[in-house]
Amino acid sequence: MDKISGLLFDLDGVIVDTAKYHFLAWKKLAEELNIPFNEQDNERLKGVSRMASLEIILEIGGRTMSDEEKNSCCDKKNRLYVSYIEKLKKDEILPGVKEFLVDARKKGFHTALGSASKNSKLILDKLEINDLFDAVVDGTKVSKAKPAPEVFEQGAKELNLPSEQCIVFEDAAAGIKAAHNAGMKAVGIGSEKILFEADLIIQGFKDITVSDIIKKLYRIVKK
Ligand code: B16
Ligand code: MG
Repeated sequence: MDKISGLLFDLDGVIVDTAKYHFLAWKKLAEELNIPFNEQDNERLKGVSRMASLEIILEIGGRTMSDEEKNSCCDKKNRLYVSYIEKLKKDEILPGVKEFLVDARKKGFHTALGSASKNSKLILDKLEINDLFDAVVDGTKVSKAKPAPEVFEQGAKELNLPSEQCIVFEDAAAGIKAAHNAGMKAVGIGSEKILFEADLIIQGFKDITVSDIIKKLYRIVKK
């Protein structure tokens, strides 16, 4: 086993549940477009970029749009989404995440964010956890969306670590694929049904330490 030194965290669904705010904003836009859109459809948008999310909604509605119209819809959705995020409370951080980050950093692990979101800085500000990351790589820095490995490769680069020394924490199937495409182990947060390609699945960060995770991962890898 390579010495694991870097921990790369997805944002939405791993650190905070912003999916509900994305849903509310997309739902409003879909209603304006007369496209049916429910929480199950919303699952398909997790980890996917803003434009790709709109394209999925258009596909559901069997609709097409010019690039100009698409950009204007994305802007509209984002304005609404940001209005929700502006009200985000720091206690909306998912259970155990802050303690996990603090403990891991105390133990000498380096931490980075690897998110598709272009709003990640605002979210980290609202949660008051900016200083718990050595690097922040998000949709403003990378152009290729997950499952492309770019966001995690860039994260490892900014931590000055080789891929093999990094672990990714992800809640979306596309993110697990992105981690593997970057040559990293992937820990899935959530359902085995969706994240079956992950090297390990956990339900969250409550009462679990990075050492527990590395031990479990290592055992699984050795099988
Ligand atoms: P924004 P992650 C992703 O974040 C979300 O899961 C996804 O639903 C969203 O469309 C995407 O960010 C882009 O977000 O519109 O804020 O740029 O899971 O990669 O942290
Ligand atoms: Mg996510």
